[in-house]
Amino acid sequence: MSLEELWRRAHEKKSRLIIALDMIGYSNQEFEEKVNLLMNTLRELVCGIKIGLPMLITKGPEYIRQLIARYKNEYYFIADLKLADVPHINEYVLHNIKEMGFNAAITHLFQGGLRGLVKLADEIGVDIIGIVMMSHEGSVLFVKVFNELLEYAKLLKVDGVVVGATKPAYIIKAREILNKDIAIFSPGIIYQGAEPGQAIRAGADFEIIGRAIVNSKNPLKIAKEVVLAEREALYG
Ligand code: 3DU
Repeated sequence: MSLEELWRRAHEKKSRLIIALDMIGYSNQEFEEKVNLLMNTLRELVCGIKIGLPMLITKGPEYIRQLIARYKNEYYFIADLKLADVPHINEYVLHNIKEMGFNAAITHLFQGGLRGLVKLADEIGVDIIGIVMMSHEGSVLFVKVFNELLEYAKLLKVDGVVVGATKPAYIIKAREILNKDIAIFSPGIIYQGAEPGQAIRAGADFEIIGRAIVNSKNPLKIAKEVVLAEREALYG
């Protein structure tokens, strides 16, 4: 699928910003009000929305299905369930991800046995993004297998990889090793320490931001600052 839809939105909006819609610590009513506010306010600046276990576990698949149906013409939707299981479980979950309306799914790569998942994703029209380097301080085991994960990502022909924005040296390495048709997604910005635009400058294609925007009193202001920093990194 090659992230066609995401690139289209990125070019339309001149933005490489993806929001991690992790709604943690909200009451039921606040949750829905805040989600609607974010989705409506950020539509001109944000090209994608990443939804993960926090929302799935709090609101369930039906809420997510309806949210995606309402906004599917404005955003690209990524399911971040970090698949890491045996093939038949991953593939069952992927069918459900598609059924909820998502455009893409994030999977771990270290478990191996992913050819079937990538083939299925291609058949049903879901982009696959594999994790090669996480952003948090404790992610030391990734250092040992980073090169192998990159090679596996290439072999599988995934559509994108995740490399933490807090580790620009690994973004540079990933950009060197991967063909340009595999996009690099970088989380870990502001809250985890990376500066907006820094990952793009190192060679990433998309920046993922959660708390710094989702929990902000003025999400639009922060999103504007991030997108301006990204444009500066891209076009000078
Ligand atoms: O730190 P933030 O609040 O901006 O959230 C980062 C998001 O990116 C969050 O949804 C997390 O699940 C995801 N993520 C990482 O932070 C680091 C990774 O290596 C992979 C995903």
